[in-house]
Amino acid sequence: MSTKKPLISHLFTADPSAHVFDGKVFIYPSHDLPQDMAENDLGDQYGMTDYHVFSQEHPEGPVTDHGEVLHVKDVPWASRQMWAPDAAFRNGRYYLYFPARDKDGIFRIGVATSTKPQGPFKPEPQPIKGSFSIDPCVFQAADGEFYLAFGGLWGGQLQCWTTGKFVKDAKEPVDSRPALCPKIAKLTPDMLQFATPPQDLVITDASGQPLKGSNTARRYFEGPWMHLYQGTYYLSYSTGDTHNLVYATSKSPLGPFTFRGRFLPPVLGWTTHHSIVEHQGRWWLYYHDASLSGGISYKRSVKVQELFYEADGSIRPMEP
Ligand code: FUB
Repeated sequence: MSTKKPLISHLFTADPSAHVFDGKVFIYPSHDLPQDMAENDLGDQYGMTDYHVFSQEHPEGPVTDHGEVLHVKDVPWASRQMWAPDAAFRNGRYYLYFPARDKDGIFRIGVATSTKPQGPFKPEPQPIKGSFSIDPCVFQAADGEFYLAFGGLWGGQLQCWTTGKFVKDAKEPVDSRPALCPKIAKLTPDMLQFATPPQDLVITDASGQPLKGSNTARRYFEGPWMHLYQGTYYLSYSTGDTHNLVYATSKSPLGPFTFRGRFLPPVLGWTTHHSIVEHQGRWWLYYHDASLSGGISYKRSVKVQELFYEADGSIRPMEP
């Protein structure tokens, strides 16, 4: 039986990135905090300052809070807004990837390392060179290489980078022009830098045409997650202002990805953000909603439910 109650109720948590390390599920979420600020489209109300790591023996079991593992005051380059993180394991070390605004207010992606999955994590002194925007998702492709997918519209500043330089008030296309894409870069063997310049993860419709900017029910907004199932790469993400969790598939981690459908309709609260993980042969969707706070969009709670595939590899749609 899946639980739809919040997994964590002593803190507000969001944006859960779940991974199986040493047979246990480790959850790397954002840590939502109370704010005095009015809500706006740039997400100033998401003023998070630290991360906690959580673990479970099983997705249906109790959760252990391993405490604060990284605080913005310990990240030399960062000023505020520690948004959705992700984590990876390679060659005996754990890597925590996290976005934050730098001292100029521009989102960058940083890395912090640990010898344990539950941290604490020690940040690198500088963000990843050439990084920008938010919502890092790190994954290992079938060839053994690690990649970082990332990007988020509006407050996440993805639309500010279309010229290659930061343009503060830039807007994304909302007409028949192709929608903006999430980005992907291969990581260096030490996991600390981009080995390749970020490139577009193109998402097309069934006829191979890139999704249009006007197609807000399907186009990419934020929160990319990549997983491999039966030799196919699944790129799932949030459509942002239309609040869907949707997915697209490809035979290559670099795409192009073909849009497949929605697997989670809008949850209570503005944002929707997730991860998909396999544990002991069963698949699980970790996501958040704002039910515990009665719908306050910046006081969210992580949840989990089992995910099923149909025989053709499509993800069976779920209800939050
Ligand atoms: O939690 C802050 C931001 O809200 C995340 O980075 C986005 O994905 C959205 O969930």
